[in-house]
Amino acid sequence: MSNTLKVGVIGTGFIGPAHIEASRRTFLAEVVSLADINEEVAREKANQYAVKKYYGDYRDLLQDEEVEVVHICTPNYLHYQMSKDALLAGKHVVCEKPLAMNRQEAEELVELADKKGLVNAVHFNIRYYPLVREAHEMVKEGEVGKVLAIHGSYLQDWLFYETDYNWRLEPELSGESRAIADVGSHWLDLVEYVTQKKIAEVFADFATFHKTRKKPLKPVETYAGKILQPEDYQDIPISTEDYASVLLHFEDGAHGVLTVNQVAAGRKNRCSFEIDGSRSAIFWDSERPNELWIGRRDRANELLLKDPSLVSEEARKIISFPGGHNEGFPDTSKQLFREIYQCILEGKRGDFSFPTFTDGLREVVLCEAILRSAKEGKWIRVN
Ligand code: SOE
Repeated sequence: MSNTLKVGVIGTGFIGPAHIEASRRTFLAEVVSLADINEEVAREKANQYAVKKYYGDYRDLLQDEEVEVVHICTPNYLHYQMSKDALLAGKHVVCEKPLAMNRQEAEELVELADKKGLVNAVHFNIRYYPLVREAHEMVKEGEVGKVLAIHGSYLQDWLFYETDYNWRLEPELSGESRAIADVGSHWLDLVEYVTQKKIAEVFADFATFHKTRKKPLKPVETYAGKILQPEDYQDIPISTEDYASVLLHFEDGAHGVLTVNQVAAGRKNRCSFEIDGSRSAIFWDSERPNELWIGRRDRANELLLKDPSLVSEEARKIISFPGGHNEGFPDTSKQLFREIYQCILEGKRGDFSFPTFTDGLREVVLCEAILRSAKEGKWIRVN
């Protein structure tokens, strides 16, 4: 196999171009084609992002023999079918979260990927902030002690106004859960990854603050709504949650609580967690990703700054620049894709720790348990 992989990207909204850029920055891949449901858009975007081939039908991209890895960056309801078709076409797959709209579909994808022996990954990129990996290592090495409690939130304000609109508000396209499936899933993945503990049961409280929203008469890309004028809207009833708080019980008895809110003024995209252990505590916030707070009872607290010379070997693997040269959101995808591509290029299976379809299935299962708890108003076991 050659030293660089040939990549095809399906979907050109907010996250598709982020995949294209990050893929190129791995120096391990060439983005050779893209697809969008609208051929004219595909042509424009291919031109804008200097991608040599474009398709108006993703199935044509899957027929493209040059393509070895497919990135699926479309609205949620398409993830299952596209992942399935890509695997059946013999391509390695990197899919956006959520992997599927329900557990059954996600299970089928895990099985199919396994049967085909193809590399499969879900874009849980937040794991790839270097200090998140450092937090994982600190827990693993016992520096935090026994994990007692985990708390945090994922807050955004891009859906703050009733005039903020996006396909994610429509359950047919996005799924029955919104805030939990969209951003809560990142936090849950992160916390299980960092603590190396599984959530055993959940108790959820949901709220929809905007019961109706004003839908613009033309489609709007994620985050692009802010530049639209509040005119020419249509009233749409909203059934998915703007907000959720979830109590968590972990398998070994640790306790946790998560709040997600997509209507939190001033919080642009803030994912944070704090882990209280029997030896120390750690706190991390995605809006200040190059700082890790370490809390102590008997001596001064510490603030660890991202610097390859100050972190563990494992965290160093996903740092590209020296201390003081901040790495951020686009770098997380780059580091994730680098590990995925290395896994493909080196023909290794199982030696890498990136989030796979099994992790994608895990988030779908957690999300379903949380939805059920919100509906039934009681603790639900995750199994
Ligand atoms: C939209 O809420 C969104 O783009 C998520 O889908 C992403 O996963 C997260 O990175 C930021 O917000």
